[in-house]
Amino acid sequence: MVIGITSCNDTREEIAMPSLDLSEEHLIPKPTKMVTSNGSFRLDQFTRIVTQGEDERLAEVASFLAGKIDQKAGIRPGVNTQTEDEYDPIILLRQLKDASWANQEAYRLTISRDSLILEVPTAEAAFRGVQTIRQLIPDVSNDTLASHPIWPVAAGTIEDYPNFGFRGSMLDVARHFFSVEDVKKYIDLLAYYKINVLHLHLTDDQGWRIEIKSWPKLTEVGGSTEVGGESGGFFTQDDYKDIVAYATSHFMTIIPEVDMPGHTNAASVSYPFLDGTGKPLKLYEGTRVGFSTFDTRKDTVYAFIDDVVREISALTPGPYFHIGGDESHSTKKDDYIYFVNRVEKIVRKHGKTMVGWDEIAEADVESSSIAQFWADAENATKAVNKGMKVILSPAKKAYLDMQYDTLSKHGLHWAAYIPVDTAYIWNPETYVPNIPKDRILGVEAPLWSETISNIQELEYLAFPRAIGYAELSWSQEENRDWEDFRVRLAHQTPYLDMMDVSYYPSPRIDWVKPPEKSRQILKD
Ligand code: TNX
Repeated sequence: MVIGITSCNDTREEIAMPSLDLSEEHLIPKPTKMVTSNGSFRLDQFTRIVTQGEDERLAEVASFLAGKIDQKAGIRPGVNTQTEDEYDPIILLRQLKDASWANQEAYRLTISRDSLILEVPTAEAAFRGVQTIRQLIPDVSNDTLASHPIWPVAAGTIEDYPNFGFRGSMLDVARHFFSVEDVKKYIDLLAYYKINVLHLHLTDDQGWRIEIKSWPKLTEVGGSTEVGGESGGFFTQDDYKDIVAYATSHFMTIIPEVDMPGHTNAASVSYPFLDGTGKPLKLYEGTRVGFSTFDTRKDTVYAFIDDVVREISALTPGPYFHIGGDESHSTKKDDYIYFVNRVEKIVRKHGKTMVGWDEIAEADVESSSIAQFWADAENATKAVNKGMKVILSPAKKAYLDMQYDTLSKHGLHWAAYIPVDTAYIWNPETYVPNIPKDRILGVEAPLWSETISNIQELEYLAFPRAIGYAELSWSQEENRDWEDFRVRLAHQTPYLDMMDVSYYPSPRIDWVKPPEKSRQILKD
């Protein structure tokens, strides 16, 4: 119903906004607390975004939101623009440093008729809250409320903060190479669900994917192949910087991984002095593991590693460097321990915190290093006993490369079949017995790429499961419920379709068909 009409399209009308129930919205991850107030905020062509606070990245977050509103609704709110009419609906991003926030990503959203106020301690938190705002904007405008389209946003308040500060996924660009554009699209999709870490598995037996200027053959030779005989590829340092910058603009940390001392065939073929097997070396396009190792007793190998860690660390703003360390079946145990101890010092020298797969707990690692649990709970416990923190990536629950079921087009099943419900129904806090919560850094879902070679196949394995891992790592346990989640997941189709995501339409979900109209409005 229209209260005071002005006839033309570009002046503001008084509008009676519909009553909407905030608690019915299909938000993922589920927020900590929501209170509905049954009205709605008017998003329309008059809406503008205003920032308040000293963090200079707030305006960047506001522009990001303006761009995403444009993508979804076809209107682009001005950011910090002057306006004649102080009554225009306003989205306010406001930094409040002094409040007692649960953590640095916590946010509070207060939505009423004419204002949508996002209060935060940091720009990072604003970015997380902005994802919630994006999800609250309806897919289709309501064209009956006024003479111009309006997107009513359910009114109420949301108070939200993450259960884990580390919420990640890993992409294996070594077994099959993925382009900068592919990685950016993956970042887009993950960021929408508040994932804040992307671990890049940059090297393996089948390929070396990052340019190292002091050792050019790594990519010239080692980057030329991939699984299945396709042509490989690699990131130049500029490409990598581009990915890092894109991740940074999405408040996401990149963790580079150089897998050693096993999984190193591509490096050793490029520079044979690295090899510790003594066997004939040739490029490898198969999928076996455990056959390669560096020579762990040669100083020149460590000089090489120093260069690699130095060059990559200089391009990586995040605090972590991942040294792999998994499945070194061709490295003697003593040599393995000696190797990890020495490489840890190199990583520290270059200012990074070492991360490694759970096997590294067998070495004499420092308590500040981090173990990534994937297979062996005993190793995870060892790590915790050494004072280390642990990233949870249990293969049976969190491996995105496991098949959904026996009919899955891509993926492996050595650890398990992982249908969408199995991926969601487990508790990271209790999965490995006797790990106190404060020793758990967070959750990461790795996507290994032996069986996938393009973005569609990547998306098929990652989605929808990655959305569940996002909720598992953000939402508190009492807010997680499979039956509730599966309904919210079903409503992700308009977004996934808008983003042209080739997700696996699991029969366990009653997928909602996006309204026809949204297809016309939505832009790429
Ligand atoms: C195990 S998980 C591996 C990878 C494989 C993956 C396939 C881990 C640390 N190592 O080398 O790609 O299984 O699922």
